[in-house]
Amino acid sequence: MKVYLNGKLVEKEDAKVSVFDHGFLYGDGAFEGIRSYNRLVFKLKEHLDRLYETAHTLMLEIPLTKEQMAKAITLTLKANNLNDAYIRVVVSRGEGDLGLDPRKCKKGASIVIITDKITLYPQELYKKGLEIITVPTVRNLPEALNPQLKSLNYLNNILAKIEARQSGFEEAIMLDAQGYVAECTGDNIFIFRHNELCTPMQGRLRGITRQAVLESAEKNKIKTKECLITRHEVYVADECFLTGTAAEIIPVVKVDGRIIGDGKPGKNTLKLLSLFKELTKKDGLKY
Ligand code: PXG
Repeated sequence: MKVYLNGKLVEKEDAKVSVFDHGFLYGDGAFEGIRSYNRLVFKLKEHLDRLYETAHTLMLEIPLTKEQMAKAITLTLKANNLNDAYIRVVVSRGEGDLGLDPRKCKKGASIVIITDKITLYPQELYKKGLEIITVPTVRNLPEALNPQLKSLNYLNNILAKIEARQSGFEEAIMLDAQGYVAECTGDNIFIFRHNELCTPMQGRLRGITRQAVLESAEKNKIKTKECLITRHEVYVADECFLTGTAAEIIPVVKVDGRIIGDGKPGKNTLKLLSLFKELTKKDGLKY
């Protein structure tokens, strides 16, 4: 497997960065998780826009234009001859010293692009639906570390993931500091209720799959709303599902022990899933 590292394609074994890289020392950097389907990179522009927006707020200069970054991604995909892939783009602050001042990282940002086969939830879970729980770890406050930033500091989500796994669940709902549903550890959440598709308006990452689902729902005459959602509203929803680059759209059938709807993946959820699959076949950059 070839990995893109600072302008070169190197073997996986040789893809190494310094232990003085601030990405390693402090989680100082940004990343994106992208997918390609049948040699089309899905929503690449949106992913690059989000990556460069995170970098802008972190005052992290990416030494490639978006066009050059897109080329680096397709180059790596071609080098690994992958038709369907998971793409991880990492931009770290680069090599510095032991102080956290980013100005000490004089060499500039390190860029890593890893492309690999995708690992998904088992296929049967898409048919049966997922059972999830709410965990005690609250999603980062926007005033502290804004969930809109896809930074290398993912400990907030990792702590929630640990809590979910400790209780025997794969995924967990994280609440915001006011107690409203924010999102899951690596996915956005949707509910369908009173003939309306709702998703949290605050405290979450503005997911690219989330946006694609909102747009395709609107196009197909399903009403959508971004609003505040309580746990009660999730429990009494007709349908619930999660969205994310890795998971795509996965139905949720039980939350905190409460059965959602009739306990089976909902018909709107399945409709949106099939619309999403269609979208991945035509929307993307060819390589
Ligand atoms: N919320 C959070 C906190 C995320 O990290 C999403 C929502 C969904 O966003 P997108 O843009 O993907 O629809 C994410 C995305 C992984 C992995 O390796 C995680 C994500 C994406 C891809 C892979 O666990 N998170």
